[in-house]
Amino acid sequence: MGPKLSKKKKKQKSYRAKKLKKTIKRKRRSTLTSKKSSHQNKKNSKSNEKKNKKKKKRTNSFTSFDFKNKETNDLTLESDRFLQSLLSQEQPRNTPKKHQIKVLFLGCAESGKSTLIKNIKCFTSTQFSNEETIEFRDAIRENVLSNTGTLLSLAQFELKINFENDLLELIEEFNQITQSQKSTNRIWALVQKIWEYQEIQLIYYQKHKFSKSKYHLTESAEVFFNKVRTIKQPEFLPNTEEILKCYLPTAHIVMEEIVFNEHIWKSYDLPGMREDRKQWPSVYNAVNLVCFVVALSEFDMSLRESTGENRLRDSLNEFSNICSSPWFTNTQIILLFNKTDIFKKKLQKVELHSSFPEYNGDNSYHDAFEFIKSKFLDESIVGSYDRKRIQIYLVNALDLNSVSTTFNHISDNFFNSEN
Ligand SMILES: Nc1nc2c(ncn2[C@@H]2O[C@H](COP(=O)(O)OP(=O)(O)OP(=O)(O)O)[C@@H](O)[C@H]2O)c(=O)[nH]1
Ligand SMILES: [Mg+2]
Repeated sequence: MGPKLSKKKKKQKSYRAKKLKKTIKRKRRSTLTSKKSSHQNKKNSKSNEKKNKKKKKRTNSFTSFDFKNKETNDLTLESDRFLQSLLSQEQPRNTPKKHQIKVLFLGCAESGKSTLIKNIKCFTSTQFSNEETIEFRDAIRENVLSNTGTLLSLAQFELKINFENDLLELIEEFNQITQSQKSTNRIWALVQKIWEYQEIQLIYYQKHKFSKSKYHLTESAEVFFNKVRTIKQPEFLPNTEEILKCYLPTAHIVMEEIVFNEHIWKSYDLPGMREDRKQWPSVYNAVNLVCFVVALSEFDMSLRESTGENRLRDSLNEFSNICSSPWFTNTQIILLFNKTDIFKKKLQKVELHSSFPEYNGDNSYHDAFEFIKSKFLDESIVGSYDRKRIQIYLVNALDLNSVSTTFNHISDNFFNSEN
């Protein structure tokens, strides 16, 4: 009898554990849906706010639930009780309103807005969902294929290189690959072989000479070219570093609630491509913090969406619009000068003077940065926002320390000034 009873108990235990796992999966799915659906209603900001308020209840409890779940890998019956108590908690009702802030991440395309948010999620222990990780994996693969195409176009149409026969054959085959063949082993073999040619790598290392052209590689292209063998594997899933380095353009407004220093940051990641910036005003209502992100390293680059137009000048123009917007008269504006790592390296090869003739400094990091900073602060005067109120930070969005130090400062300053 004894052994039979314990078997039954075991069965009951595993049944309850399975049920819990199912509940968690269901909750996660509904969190994602609520995240996505909130983005779709971008046109009507008021109704958007209302809907988000309703969803906040669910989303908040799941955020904290996921966080705890990280530490409870095994769904034992003890954790069953613990999880039940977590699920029954009505957190949002107890959360004082002052603990929630609305933060906008604004800036031109590829300035680093999404990367900063990804990194904030990392140091606040907010996990990437499976769906997100798969999206990033696909983006990495897409980055590699589009960078290969760009590199070849650059070689053929800008540099007009006549490749030798064997490389030429590979290039021709790559160029003829259709959309449906993009996930085949053959394409990855081609990419790998093409990248291994010294001529191709030489072009890559001179990419800064073509910043003004229409051929743009993504940052960290080299990292992924060197990992093609791993990336092409069906079971490949990117790690945090790879997730931070990939470029997945933001097409629609993405709102996420991140629990940071016991406060809830409703973070809005806004799309930076010119035609998508019309979406921005739909979330301008009741903003606490505007984080305007500038990629310092793009001082010599032209826009993807408009060759010949300088990215930094475009950014200055957009910053001026933000500073003159009546929506932000009483909002704290933060200027985040990002991509300091690339900026430092680029200054050793490219003169700031060649893109900004009014600059007469010595191309040192300090001089170049002070020049760019003053240009942005001058825009705030044009826009009538008090320049003394603008907080300035230098940051490298790929670096956990840099991002966590910066955002801890921003958070401390904000909440200290509130008290
Ligand atoms: N080396 C380096 N790369 C960075 C840094 N910040 C961002 N990147 C890379 O730049 C690329 C673009 O970054 P995103 O964060 O996606 O840019 P975004 O501003 O969200 O761009 P949109 O969504 O198009 O508006 C990604 O490949 C990032 O890995 C940085 O500080 N240093
Ligand atoms: Mg983005």
